[in-house]
Amino acid sequence: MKFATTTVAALVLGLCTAVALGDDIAPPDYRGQPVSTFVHWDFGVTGANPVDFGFGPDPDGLTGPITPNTAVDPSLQIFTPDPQHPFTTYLFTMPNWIDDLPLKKLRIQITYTDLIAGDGSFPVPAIANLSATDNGNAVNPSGIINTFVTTPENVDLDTFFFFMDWEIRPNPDFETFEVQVPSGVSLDQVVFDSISIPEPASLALIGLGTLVGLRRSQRTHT
Ligand SMILES: [Ca+2]
Ligand SMILES: [Ca+2]
Ligand SMILES: [Ca+2]
Repeated sequence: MKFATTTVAALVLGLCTAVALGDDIAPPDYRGQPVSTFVHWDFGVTGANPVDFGFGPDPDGLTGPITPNTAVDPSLQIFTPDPQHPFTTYLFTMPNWIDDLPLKKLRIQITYTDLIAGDGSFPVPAIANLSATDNGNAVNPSGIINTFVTTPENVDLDTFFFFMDWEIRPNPDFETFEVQVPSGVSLDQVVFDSISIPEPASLALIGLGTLVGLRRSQRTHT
């Protein structure tokens, strides 16, 4: 696949201003690349709408089969605690790209404040119930894999940061997930990134090349 590199450079420059905003501490290296998506919520500014949202460049133009999913807006619903759910639930919806690339990578960064300092208790928000929809069908949970998670680290005295990475197969058109916030904690910022990856096709090509090389060398030896 050939990407429009001039468009990429322009978009990366555009996103540099967004990177400086708030607690976007560990942006993934694929931010701003073709077929990527970026959404940033800052609850110190607004609880209702993201402070930043954008799609990366479209690699095959308006008429190609790879299309940003403009039918789904990044959105948030907040549910107060109940006996079955003793935490405040932030339910996020993240739009994505409609494409047949096999793999989606996803990163979620969380910044939160421990509201009761010095009590020896360190409650942590949980990222839960990540689900994905591809071509109108729910992606089988076995295709949604958490590949990495960091231990919460201090941003300042009572503010903490962590992030989680996922891989999703097949590559969904949008995702939803919850951030479950226990009492004694306020959610400060949530940053999502995703990208569609043609990785397995490239790997298959490399494998084929190796095989051809091997056969050639065997032939020269016999
Ligand atoms: Ca396109
Ligand atoms: Ca505490
Ligand atoms: Ca897809």
